[in-house]
Amino acid sequence: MQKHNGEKYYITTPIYYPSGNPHIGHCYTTAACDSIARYRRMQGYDVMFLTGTDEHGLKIEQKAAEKGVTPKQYVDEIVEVFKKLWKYMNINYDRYIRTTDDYHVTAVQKIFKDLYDRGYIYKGEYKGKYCTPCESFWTDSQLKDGKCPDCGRDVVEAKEEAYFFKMSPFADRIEKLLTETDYLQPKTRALELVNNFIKPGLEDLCVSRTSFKWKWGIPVTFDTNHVVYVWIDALSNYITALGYDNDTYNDYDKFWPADVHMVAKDIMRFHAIIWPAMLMALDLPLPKHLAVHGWITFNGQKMSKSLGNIIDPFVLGERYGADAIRYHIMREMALGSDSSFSNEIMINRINTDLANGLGNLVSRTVAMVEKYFGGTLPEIQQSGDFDEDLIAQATALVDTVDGFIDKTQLNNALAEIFKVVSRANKYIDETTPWVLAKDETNKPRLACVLYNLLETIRIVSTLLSAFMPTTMPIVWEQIGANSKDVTYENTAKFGVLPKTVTVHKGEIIFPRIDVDKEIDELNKLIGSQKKEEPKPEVKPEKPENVALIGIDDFAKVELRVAEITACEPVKKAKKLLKLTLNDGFGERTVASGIAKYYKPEELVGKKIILVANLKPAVLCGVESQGMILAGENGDDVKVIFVDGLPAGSEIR
Ligand code: ME8
Repeated sequence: MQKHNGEKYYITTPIYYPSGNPHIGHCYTTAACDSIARYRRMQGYDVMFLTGTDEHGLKIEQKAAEKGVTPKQYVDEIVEVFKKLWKYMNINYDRYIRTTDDYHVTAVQKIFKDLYDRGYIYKGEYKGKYCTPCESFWTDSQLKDGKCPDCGRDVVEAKEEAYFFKMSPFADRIEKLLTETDYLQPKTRALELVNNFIKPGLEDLCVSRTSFKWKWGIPVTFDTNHVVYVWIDALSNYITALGYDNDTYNDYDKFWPADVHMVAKDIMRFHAIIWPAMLMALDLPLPKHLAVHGWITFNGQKMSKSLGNIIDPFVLGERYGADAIRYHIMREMALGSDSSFSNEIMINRINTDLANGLGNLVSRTVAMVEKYFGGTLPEIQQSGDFDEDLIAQATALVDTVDGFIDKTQLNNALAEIFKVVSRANKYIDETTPWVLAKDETNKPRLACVLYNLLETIRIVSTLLSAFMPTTMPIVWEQIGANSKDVTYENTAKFGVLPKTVTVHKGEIIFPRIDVDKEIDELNKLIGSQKKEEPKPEVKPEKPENVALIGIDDFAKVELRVAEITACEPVKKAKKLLKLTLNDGFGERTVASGIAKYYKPEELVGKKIILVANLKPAVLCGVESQGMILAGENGDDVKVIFVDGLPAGSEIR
């Protein structure tokens, strides 16, 4: 047990893109940071818990244009959904930063200028391979088989004036930070970063975009044709939110450096390399820890806004309560690995741990105090067999949990707490209160057994209140504990509740769920959720200067009906799906950039139109023997499906 009165503790989530509504993935990081922040507050720390939204950039600009609103109007609306969700999930953040806040904008401009004045940012020319549809520059080493690594399409040589951030002066220090300190958690990821990015030579980072292409960003004050690259803008939030380079807040000296930045693996590189380099260039202290967790996946793919496979936390929360959702995602995710989301695992976990484990322990104990003692225990109690072991396990728990919180291993912290819950349920079986109750002379022993159970519940519920902050106060009410009883210090003590405690029977804290019925309903709900998001229609533009072709030219294209017999994502390219087709004469494989629009299981069994005589090409390691036809409108793509014709039929 470590008490830390008044020591500072600063923890941050990533600032999320409000390019779509938040999902369970965002909930994980935010609930995890909230739980750590709550635990630290219990330990006596003076905590700053920061979250927020990363509101600039091309993606947001495009989304807003699709909706016909300004980028600011667009983000304002989604930020409200984020805030509503955090309220609903009982997230107790201390500060919420929006990168469109004036103080942040001016502070980023000062940071950019400072890096320029120090000679770490210079003006140069960006030359590289450019993917026009993705609006992204790539280096030769980033290309996959010479094509855009994101969409698999051709890239063109392009150049533009840009500002660059010199990374190489910091390579040695960053390598040491990653390999010789415990900055990165889990450290096993350090090698991957060092081998992929540092050993080949840290390349200078392009840190501006010309404002011709992209206006929704923070202008470079001394060269207004440029806006600051979103990641320089976004990473700076961790210090601007404390008041660095601005007068809105005055907490920088107190809270910086951060104790923990928590992020998922997709943005580890930015936090493990670029952010330390920026701080080194500014001569500022480095954060103490970067905790990197894996992804919540669904059907083997990352749950993400662009893949459209998101689980709506409001829907789940409505059904099971925010605390059950918080518990499930934190219990499932082991730091460093992915966690596959499944309705079945979630419901079983809620049933086993929360309804049968904790819920049952609380309701049985309270019910027995009511039944055998009218709700108030007597003063005279007698200890006996099994007490010592229960008391020892319950009072040792806080030290174990402290250790896991220090390592940001929340799943392990929860597992340890639930071991004590199981121990207490076993204690009921061992002491058999219903047998004791049969004989009046056993009443002192019976009272002691029930008191020990109430005390164990007090300890576990105090520790759990950091993770499930809505439900634990209800437990306290039921076991007759007041706020002075449920302190962190008291979790190491036994005998805190008065011997003559009075309990209050109340609602069932975690009702048991009917697994089969619920899974059916959830599947229906998740299906209908997806349908509820129609893509906005964009008026097609009439093409100009299109060359006419003769019928002979058209006849060169062999179009045939083919049936999709199998379909799977391509590991190396998130936009591609690998389709196996029966073209009427045999089997062939086609890679198609439609992963964003279709799930593999939606396509199997469908018939499509195949360009059958296209020269084969290798796309991200898949030999594509043809192309399938699809229509495009704005951000929407629809494959052309064919009914009533067998595979192999010619299309003319
Ligand atoms: O990357 N599983 O924003 P973002 C687990 N704006 N966590 C997930 C997840 C999943 N499937 N999906 C998202 C950005 N997350 C930048 C960050 S920070 C200076 C700028 C969580 O909206 C996880 O924390 O794409 C991940 O790092 C973050 O959301 C990415 O959120």
